[in-house]
Amino acid sequence: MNSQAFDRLIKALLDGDQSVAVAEAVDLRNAGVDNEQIIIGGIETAMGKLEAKCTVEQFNLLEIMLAGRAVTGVIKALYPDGPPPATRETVALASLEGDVHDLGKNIVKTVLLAKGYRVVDCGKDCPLETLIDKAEREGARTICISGLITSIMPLVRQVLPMLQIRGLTGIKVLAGGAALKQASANSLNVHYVADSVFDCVRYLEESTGQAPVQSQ
Ligand code: B12
Repeated sequence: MNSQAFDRLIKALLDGDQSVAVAEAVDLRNAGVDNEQIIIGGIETAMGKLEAKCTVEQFNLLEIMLAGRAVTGVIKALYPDGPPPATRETVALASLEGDVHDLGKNIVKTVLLAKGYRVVDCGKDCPLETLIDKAEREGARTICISGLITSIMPLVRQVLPMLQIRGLTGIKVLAGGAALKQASANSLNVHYVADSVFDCVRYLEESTGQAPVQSQ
């Protein structure tokens, strides 16, 4: 039953049909499927299938934007209550300059907020200096970089050296997103490359010794 329900969710997302996608995601939730499975098995799978529509030869902006809108609707439905008061560390989050993809970044923000983290969202296409300035000003203990295009990898490698120059050696740097998660932490010069936002939360909980939050 679940595999057919996932297929229907994926189809609705690819069709850009927000209301059907939301209804399918809510049905999955009601059937006991957790948000992690819906995001990874549903949303990420659907967006992976959109890949063919994103090439220079076959770029269909409208279809991709409608699918993106459906993704945003599903995420709102999966996290309907809004974030609880922040009780955990501050995380600064961005897609770096040259990368305008922000659907994944926005999912990371929603999930981290739901888990009680304070998130400073520095947006997409964010210059490295701006990210580091905000991380310092807001007292972030972690910087999360979302990367969907491989051309931003050289910029990612500069984050730790720039933090060192600024004397901000206590800040951890995490990378994620479709392009960055295919690289190793070593090659990106970051502390950790997370496979998903849920993997990132587990890493943060383990590295700070905090008890896991079960709810979402
Ligand atoms: C939607 C999309 C777009 C939309 C973006 C809309 C938006 N608001 O984000 C639009 C149409 C704008 C777009 C534009 C372009 N795109 Co595009 N796009 C995609 C597509 C189809 C889906 C991306 C997506 O949203 N995925 C869904 C999200 C939910 O997944 P995700 O980001 O991986 O996030 C999940 C996890 O990875 C994790 N996560 C994400 N970030 C982080 C960070 C941390 C720290 C952690 C812990 C976790 C984490 O959490 C999320 C939930 O689990 C992909 C194909 C693909 N397979 O990814 C191409 C793709 C990324 N795009 C691509 C390209 C080439 C482009 C363009 C250059 C196209 C062009 N010809 O102009 C432009 C401009 C790019 C630029 N300068 O930034 C290529 C990149 C190739 C590469 N490896 O470099 C891809 C892979 C398609 C392809 N194969 O050609 N794109």
